[in-house]
Amino acid sequence: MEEPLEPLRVCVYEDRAVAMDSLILMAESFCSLDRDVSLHLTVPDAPDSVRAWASRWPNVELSTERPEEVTGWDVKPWLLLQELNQGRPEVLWLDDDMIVTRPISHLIRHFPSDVLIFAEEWGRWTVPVCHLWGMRSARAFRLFNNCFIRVTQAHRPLLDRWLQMTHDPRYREAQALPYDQRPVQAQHDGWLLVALLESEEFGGVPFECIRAGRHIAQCAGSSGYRPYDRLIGLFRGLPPMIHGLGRKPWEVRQERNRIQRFLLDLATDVSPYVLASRKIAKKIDMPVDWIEARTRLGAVLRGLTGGHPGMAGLPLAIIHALQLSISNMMKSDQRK
Ligand SMILES: [Mn+2]
Repeated sequence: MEEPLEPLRVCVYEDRAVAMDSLILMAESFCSLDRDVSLHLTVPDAPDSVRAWASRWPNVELSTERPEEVTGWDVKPWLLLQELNQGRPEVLWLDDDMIVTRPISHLIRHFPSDVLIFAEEWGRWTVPVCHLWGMRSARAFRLFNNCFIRVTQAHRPLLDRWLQMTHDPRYREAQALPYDQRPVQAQHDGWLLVALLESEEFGGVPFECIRAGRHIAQCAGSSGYRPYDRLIGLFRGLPPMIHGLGRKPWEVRQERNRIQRFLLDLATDVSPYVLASRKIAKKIDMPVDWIEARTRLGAVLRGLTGGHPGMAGLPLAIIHALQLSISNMMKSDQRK
């Protein structure tokens, strides 16, 4: 008889009070679709809402201790290693600023069982960084998005080195600076992993990517989830994950300029991530203020498309994509 597969272990971390609603919405979307998973939430100082939600799911484990000597996004290698230390063959890290629309355990099974898997970025940037950490480069490595990382026991040395690099004084000093003043190789934890995978030491580690557009909507700006993918999605269905990267809908707006503020509010109203979150919140009757429409036009676009996460923002995505390609054409003309 075949042994039943172990449920996929997934770890998620959150320590910001403002992000607790998004954590619950992510976890709800994930668990309600996928019974073949074991979800480990690490939420230091978890509020009652998170505790109550977690207690309803037998396959959800909630840890409330603060991890040692790591904070914010640097917890990834630490948490992944904790799970592997318990003997699990594989573990998946997921960001909590996303909504899941299809079982992730099925998606993972399309990939070889032993490779590193992560998500494609919304843009294509290959920036050599490992020499900036004093390592020799073995291959070019394109920046990926850290919202989805599947590792196995074979990746322990890589995770150990990644964790070690998050303690490097050069990285720590950069993290203390405002985001736009950090050197690229230390801008965020993802660049450390890119540096390692580019280096001679880990340049032979095989990897696969889940595809932007097909497997994950990377909602950066209005056209990160491209018009083409949105239209294909009408037939294929929404991508299994909708990631609200970049500016968060729960952040306080600081724009003074009225037009700029209107455009950002409109983009938030029709953001695929916000609309997908809204569907989950409605389903479980959860009051969340940042899912409500802020502009009349946003409310109209939502109404016309039945709040479809891909369609409500299609007009904006087309305008944004055109703007981008015109400015790219102008830049390449200037270079000629
Ligand atoms: Mn994210």
